[in-house]
Amino acid sequence: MRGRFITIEGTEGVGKTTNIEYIKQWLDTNHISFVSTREPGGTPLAEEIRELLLANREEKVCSKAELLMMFAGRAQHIDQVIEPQLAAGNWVLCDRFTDATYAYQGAGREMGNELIASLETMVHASMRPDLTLVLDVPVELGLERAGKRSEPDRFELEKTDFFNRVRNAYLSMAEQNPQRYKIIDASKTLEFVQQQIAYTLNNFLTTDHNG
Ligand code: T5A
Repeated sequence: MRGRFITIEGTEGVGKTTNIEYIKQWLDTNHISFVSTREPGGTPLAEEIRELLLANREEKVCSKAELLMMFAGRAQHIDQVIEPQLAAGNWVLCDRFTDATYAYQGAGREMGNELIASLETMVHASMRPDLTLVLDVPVELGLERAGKRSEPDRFELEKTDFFNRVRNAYLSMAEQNPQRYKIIDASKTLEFVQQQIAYTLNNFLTTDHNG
């Protein structure tokens, strides 16, 4: 049976990295074989593209170049990791995927959805995540958490308005497709956030097996 594709999304510092560790434990406990990966990145080539994308530089990176680099890395990642793993029956747990492009490039950079939708079709046709957890926190809280953890990358230097557009885009995608997207209130204690995640994953597993 084909594996399941689970993605974790949200604005900066929402706790994706922290909670992915928890989800990996949940998968182990449920004896589900999986790989954990991320975007941008996930293969040696795509990780090099990630470095190009995140580096602070004097030259302004134009939005179309940024968008195409996101999809170049993604094409490689799908070809080398995501598709082969799903086809082999393993679950794929991915820190960000194309929803991040709709949120950051489409809404944050105000590029709109049309161009992204055509690249999405070109790169992964009708393949979509089976479940997307949207970790949601107010933008200021996420940036505060991220700021305590490390120096800002090129995206983290954006203004609050940019991240509010990103957050609203995620909430809007979740509202339009509540079957796939589950919003997790990540502003709460880590313990409560993980309870919400466990509840969502247990529901997904039950429904998936019944379906
Ligand atoms: N991007 C990506 C695009 O523009 N388009 C795309 O298509 C894609 C795929 C890199 C950047 O690329 C952009 C978006 C990003 O700007 P990334 O590596 O996922 O993507 O970058 P970040 O979102 O910055 O991810 P981070 O790893 O930096 O943040 P996390 O993983 O969300 O947060 P995490 O777990 O490191 O937590 C941050 C801090 O908060 C604490 C943690 O201990 C940590 O110190 N924390 C909590 N504290 C209190 N209560 C809780 N509940 C907490 N949860 C976490």
